Amino acid sequence: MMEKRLAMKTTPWCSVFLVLLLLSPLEVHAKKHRDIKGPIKTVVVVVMENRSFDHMLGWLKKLNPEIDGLTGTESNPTNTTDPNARRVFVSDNAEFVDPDPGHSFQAIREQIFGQNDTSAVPPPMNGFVQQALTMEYEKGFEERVMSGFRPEVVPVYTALAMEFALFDKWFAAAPTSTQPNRLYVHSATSYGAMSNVRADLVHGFPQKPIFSSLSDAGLSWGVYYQNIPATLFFQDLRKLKNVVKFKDYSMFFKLHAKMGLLPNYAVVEQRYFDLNLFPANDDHPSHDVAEGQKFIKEVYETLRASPQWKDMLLLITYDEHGGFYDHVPTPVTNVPNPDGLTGPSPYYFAFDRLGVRVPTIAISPWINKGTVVHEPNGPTPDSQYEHSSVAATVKKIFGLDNFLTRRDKWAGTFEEVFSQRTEPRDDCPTELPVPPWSLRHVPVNENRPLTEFQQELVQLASQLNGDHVLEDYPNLGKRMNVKQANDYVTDAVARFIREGEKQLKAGINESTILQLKSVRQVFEESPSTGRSERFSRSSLLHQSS
Ligand SMILES: *[C@@H]1O[C@H](CO)[C@@H](O)[C@H](O)[C@H]1NC(C)=O
Ligand SMILES: *[C@@H]1O[C@H](CO)[C@@H](O)[C@H](O)[C@H]1NC(C)=O
Ligand SMILES: *[C@@H]1O[C@H](CO)[C@@H](O)[C@H](O)[C@H]1NC(C)=O
Ligand SMILES: *[C@H]1O[C@H](CO)[C@@H](O)[C@H](O)[C@H]1NC(C)=O
Repeated sequence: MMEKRLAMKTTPWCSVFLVLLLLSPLEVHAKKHRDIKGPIKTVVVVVMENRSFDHMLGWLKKLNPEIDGLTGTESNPTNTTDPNARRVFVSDNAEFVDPDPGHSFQAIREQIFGQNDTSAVPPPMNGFVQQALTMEYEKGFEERVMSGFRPEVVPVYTALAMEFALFDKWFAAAPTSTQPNRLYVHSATSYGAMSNVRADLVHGFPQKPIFSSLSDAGLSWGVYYQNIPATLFFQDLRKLKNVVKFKDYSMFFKLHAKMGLLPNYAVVEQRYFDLNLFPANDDHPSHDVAEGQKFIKEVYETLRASPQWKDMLLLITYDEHGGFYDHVPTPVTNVPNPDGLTGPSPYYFAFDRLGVRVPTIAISPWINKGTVVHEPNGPTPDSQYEHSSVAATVKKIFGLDNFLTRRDKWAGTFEEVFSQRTEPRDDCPTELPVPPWSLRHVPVNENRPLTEFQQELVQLASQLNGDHVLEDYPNLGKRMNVKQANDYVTDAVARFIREGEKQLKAGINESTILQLKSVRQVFEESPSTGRSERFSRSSLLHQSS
């Protein structure tokens, strides 16, 4: 009797569940598509690393004079206070740049203003050469920061810029390094961070990211990552329900695109570590820009072939200018501080001016061929396109309820770019040109020490796997080479995501922020000694899966 009642009760629920399970992705998508008014239902965002607009795309002006690019007359003096100083002119011979130009807050201040005094409006953009000379790298480094790529050396961008919309007034959100700018892309603030080093942020950055606004509105999102997703810097994304939205790029990106299962907002992250078999493709110096070109080509062609292409916007931007010259003055007037937070001593930066101009391309079949986007029309007279424009535009096209900060409320939006047509184009290329096989003159060196951003990624990994409790945190990355760091972060992310899936299945509150216990700490606490750390580590990893 009892058994029968139970069986009767459970059968309908089981079948409802089964039906939901089978239908859910498509059903959910169909519903959302009806709710979204404009033509764009899927936004894919790629953030590349450390190159200015003029360095990557300035010479495109030769192909389209409407683009605010380089003419060849632009130059910077070797000494901004000496009128007779030698001048270094822009060139078109950029290929492989190593080492990395200066991009700390002080370095960028000198590049933009030529000096420490930041009162000039507009800033003269004349200190790039002088700053490069202070870095005391090899001879001629000052010429490298003034160099740009010929359009044929970056054929993938050249094709995309000529075919879709190129922004020639899009700026980094803050005149500082990678991580703060990456945070701005998805949350319109860096929560006061001015540099890549915030070792104290063990639990991640607490501000609300756009991902959370999308979830509130019942929209879907996901992150396709390669070695480690930098988006895990956000605390909110470490919640169990969000951890499962991180997908391995090689396994899932093409599959989801092909099956029409890409979420409404998808972030595609690149490889940040340069390995022999898997070279980095984020364009960060010294990484090979040819690899970045191959990556963008693959992403575009994958999306172009997707059944979702006709509803799609792909946005490619760069976190910051990486120390390379750009001639367009950085906006310095009436830029709002996002959230009242200022940077740490000694500068106490108020986040009241933008960074240097960076390349940004918007790609969609709803965009007319050969569009060049200059300044935005509002929402205020001083509004600009900057990284917060991503969140601002996403809010607009998906009808989200709230702004994230004062910055995305101020930033220009670009929905007009895909509101000019009554139907999508059917002439978008299915294939892009093949980039040069390689632009580098030296082999990959897996034994290199880590860049600042890579060290930060190791810190992030150690927050995920619990190693932040160890004494050598936050200096773990200082002793690792690129190969070791890649292994370390890959391992940490795999364990983190596996554990997240497990806890969610076990019914733990989905809003719990996932925190793992360090394997090394577990081993130190355990009395069973005599085994090598390596062995205990992998066996524990095995146990936890
Ligand atoms: C730059 O020029 C100024 C004025 O001529 C001079 O005082 C200063 O020493 C120069 N700086 C360098 C680094 O040569
Ligand atoms: C600019 O400030 C830096 C410290 O941030 C200092 O080392 C440098 O001497 C200053 N330069 C000038 C020209 O005052
Ligand atoms: C899960 O955790 C959140 C945040 O701590 C809390 O608000 C919520 O009530 C919890 N849900 C359940 C079902 O316990
Ligand atoms: C990208 O490059 C460096 C090196 O990782 C990183 O520290 C920085 O934050 C980013 N920006 C620049 C200009 O390098």
